[in-house]
Amino acid sequence: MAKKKKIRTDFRKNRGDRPRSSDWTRRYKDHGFEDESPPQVERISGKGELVRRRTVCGEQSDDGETPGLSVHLDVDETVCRPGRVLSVLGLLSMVEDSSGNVYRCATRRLLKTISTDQRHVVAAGDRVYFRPVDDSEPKEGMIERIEPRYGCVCRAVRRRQHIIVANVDQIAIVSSAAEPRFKPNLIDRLLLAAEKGGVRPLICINKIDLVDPAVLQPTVGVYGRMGYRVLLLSAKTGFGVERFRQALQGRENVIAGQSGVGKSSL
Ligand SMILES: Nc1nc2c(ncn2[C@@H]2O[C@H](COP(=O)(O)OP(=O)(O)OP(=O)(O)O)[C@@H](O)[C@H]2O)c(=O)[nH]1
Ligand SMILES: [Mg+2]
Repeated sequence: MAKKKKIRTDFRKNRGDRPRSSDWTRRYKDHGFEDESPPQVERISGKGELVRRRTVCGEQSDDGETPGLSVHLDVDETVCRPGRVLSVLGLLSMVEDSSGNVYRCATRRLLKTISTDQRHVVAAGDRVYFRPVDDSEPKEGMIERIEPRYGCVCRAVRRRQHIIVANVDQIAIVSSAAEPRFKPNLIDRLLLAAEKGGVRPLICINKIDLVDPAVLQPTVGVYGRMGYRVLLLSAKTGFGVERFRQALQGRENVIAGQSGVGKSSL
């Protein structure tokens, strides 16, 4: 980024104590108001939904379409390195750099306090800039910036966006013909998530060795007419596995599906 630019941005409400405690009734019952009442130091009006604003160095980057932060912060590219988030475990993210080293990274506080509708700021698959901590073993670092995302699979949690994975091209929606029984409604839910996040869906029906494939033809036909590619597979017999491999080639893929449908086997 050539020139430092300052912008005003919304911040989350300060994460302090609750403005009022929730145990008044219990305290009243315990106390009984016999001699003196409980201390009246509670602040019962807060600033409510009023947001805090601050000035940060960066650019406005919100296109309103892909989920992400509304600002793209400036980072010192002489000390920060690009990396990819492999997984997120609570406050820690595992970030892989270009030479394959994995760093345990925390997230810069500024990123966590910029106002956003995301549930967590960092998601698996994110491309980030992180500052490695010198000579730390295991390798540690601090995530300083998250690059704009494309292709996200999200779900909504209490009006917040939970990004399950970011920056993927294709989602292999794996289901099984039997054991667990075939559930088209799970496929439909993932299809919706894929369409919404701009990820290309690939429907995979595994374990077809357990049923007569003719039973599945009407379903395959329905999805086919909607323009989706459907693969019938069996990890057990190897049927269709080569086609599955080819369909994944050259793309960033995410494999999704209920437990036990055979994702690991495939
Ligand atoms: N008959 C049959 N069984 C299969 C097939 N593919 C997988 N299985 C069996 O299904 C069971 C579950 O397979 P996994 O690959 O562990 O399933 P998963 O989707 O990875 O499950 P989670 O890791 O729990 O999400 C295993 O016992 C596999 O042997 C198949 O094509 N046919
Ligand atoms: Mg598995």
